[in-house]
Amino acid sequence: MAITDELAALREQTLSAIEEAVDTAALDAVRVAVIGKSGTLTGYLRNMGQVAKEQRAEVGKAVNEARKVVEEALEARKATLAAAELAASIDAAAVDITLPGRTQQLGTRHLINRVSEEICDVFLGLGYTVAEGPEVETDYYNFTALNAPADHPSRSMQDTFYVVDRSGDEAAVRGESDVLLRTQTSGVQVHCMEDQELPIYIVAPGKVFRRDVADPSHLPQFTQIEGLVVDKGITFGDLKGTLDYFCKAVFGPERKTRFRAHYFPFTEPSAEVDVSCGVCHGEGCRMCKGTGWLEILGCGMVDPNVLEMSGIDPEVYSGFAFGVGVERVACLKYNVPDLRYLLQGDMRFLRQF
Ligand code: 2NL
Repeated sequence: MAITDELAALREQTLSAIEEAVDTAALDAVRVAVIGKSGTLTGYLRNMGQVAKEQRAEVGKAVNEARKVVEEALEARKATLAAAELAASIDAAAVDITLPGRTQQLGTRHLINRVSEEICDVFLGLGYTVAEGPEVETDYYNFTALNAPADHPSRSMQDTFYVVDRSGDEAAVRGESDVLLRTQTSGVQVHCMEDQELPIYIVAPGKVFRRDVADPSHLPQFTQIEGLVVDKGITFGDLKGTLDYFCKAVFGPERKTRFRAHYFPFTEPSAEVDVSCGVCHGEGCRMCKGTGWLEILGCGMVDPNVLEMSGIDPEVYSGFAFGVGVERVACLKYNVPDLRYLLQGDMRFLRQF
């Protein structure tokens, strides 16, 4: 075959190889193979010496022409492929603005804190103020000032966490420590009776601690709100009216209350308050253990001894007090069957509120 025919064939082959190159890398391979240093077309130029003299001009022209055509075709194809590759990479990196955004998990206030605030708000609306105090108390403020006899079972090591100092205070170890984790928030109210001017209308919310094993209705640490009113002429009627109003405000106006006689060392007379069951409305069900009633708080008229110990004259002043467990209220309000759910931090549970 004549060299010019060979060149024409190589030229056509190369042009179709250029058209078929799928990306810039394949295209560059074609370039190297044809017009690179040891490319096929470059080979013809290099071997010009072996071409017959009279043919040289013609062959040289054909090679140069072929080279020019190939270079142009390479340029054109390269531009096409580069544009396609750029478009593909832009597509790949593109943000799909139709996708939903990534939502941030926002924290919310815990049910216990919300219910605690809701209860306090009911009393704030009645003109009470909120009082707070230390979680570590002395025996006097937790027990003695509340008329709890020295041998009262609640004082025992079985029921109360006593604080032992770091040296391993021998007295504390023997159960004679004077310092404890409060078992009720009453100490706050005793401080108020000692320090504040009368009358007193306060609620005292906070953590309290008891040596209980956690079960569906007991927690070793829970949130209590105690209320205390000391004024002239306060009667059991005031207590009943206030706590009935409180129950209806928290649980709903359709709920009924009942007061059952009870005993506390710090109040006389004392009562426990039940609210009608929100699940069966008094018919009797599992939630209320068939009674139609749910126990919700303890209360009573402040024992005259308690007033006197804090320097208030029981001949002039009388008062009522109550204590309510916030976790209990939260569970009764939302029909949660076990107090422990409140503390497990399971988002599937907590997100419902
Ligand atoms: C309960 C319910 C109660 C009180 C707490 C109280 C406080 C003062 C004086 C008199 Cl400063 N009482 N608090 C009264 C009745 C009930 O808590 O179930 N406690 C074991």
